Amino acid sequence: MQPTSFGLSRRSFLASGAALGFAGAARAADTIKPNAKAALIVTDVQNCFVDGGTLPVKGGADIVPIINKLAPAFLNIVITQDWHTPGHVSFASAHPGKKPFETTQLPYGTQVLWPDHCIQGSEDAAVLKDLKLPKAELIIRKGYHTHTDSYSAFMEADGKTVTGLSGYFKERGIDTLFLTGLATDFCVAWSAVDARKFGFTTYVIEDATRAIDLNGSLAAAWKQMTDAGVKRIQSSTTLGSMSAGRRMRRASSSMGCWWSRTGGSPTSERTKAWPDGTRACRSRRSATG
Ligand code: VGL
Ligand code: ZN
Repeated sequence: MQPTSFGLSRRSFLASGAALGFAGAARAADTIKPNAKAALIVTDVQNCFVDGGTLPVKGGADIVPIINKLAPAFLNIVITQDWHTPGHVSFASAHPGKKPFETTQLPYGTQVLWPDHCIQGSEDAAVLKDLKLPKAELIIRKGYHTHTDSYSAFMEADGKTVTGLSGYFKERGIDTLFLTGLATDFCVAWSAVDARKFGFTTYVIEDATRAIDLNGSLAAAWKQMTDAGVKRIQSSTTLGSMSAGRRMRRASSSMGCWWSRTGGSPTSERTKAWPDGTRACRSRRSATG
């Protein structure tokens, strides 16, 4: 097995410069606030990928409380599920003489062979019941073609067959994606790199992911992601590491009052909050000095 056998290099990537800017997210000091054009993707947080499952990722269940805490900050949430047929081509058991974590050559390239996992309709393939994502709008399943794997939520491993997820986001005006889930170096990484390829501003929330790390795959995946313009952030960046009070004081010291920007009067507008809801000014005096 080679470290890069998961094959992120099979496609060319957009220049990283295109990832600059914060469309879909309002930037304030050291936080990024997701807006209506942003979506949270919760990747493969399934029983198969946690302790007791068929392909457990170390510490996989630890990300559940982090994702549960992130979710309320998002207007749009999409869940993905690895969803294989019995006898799927990515299973070592489908290749006589092969063992899990070895590789084989398939028409589309090198395939890592896995234990049988995430079989359609099984309890093993179910999303973790502790995830609290009542707002999730879409569950997208992948890896359901017997002869083709799909780590990516956007495109199968043949590099040709799309899942439709890019179209879903584009039709809904979503341009910025925040990825979480399992595993950092496989499904999260491939999805993140494809998200860039399809033109999305893409963040991976590192502490809301866990890795398989097979022969250096984690380091290789981060290199592929950063080269593709994926931004690596922590959940504190999205949730805000500052207290609400400190955030408000910082906003007050750096901006004029709502009415001073809009031409309204302090008396009639004194109870008015900022359009983003962060602040109301008590008097014109407090706004100017
Ligand atoms: C995954 C290996 C095999 C993943 C899925 O979700 O990262 N990894 N199938
Ligand atoms: Zn799989």
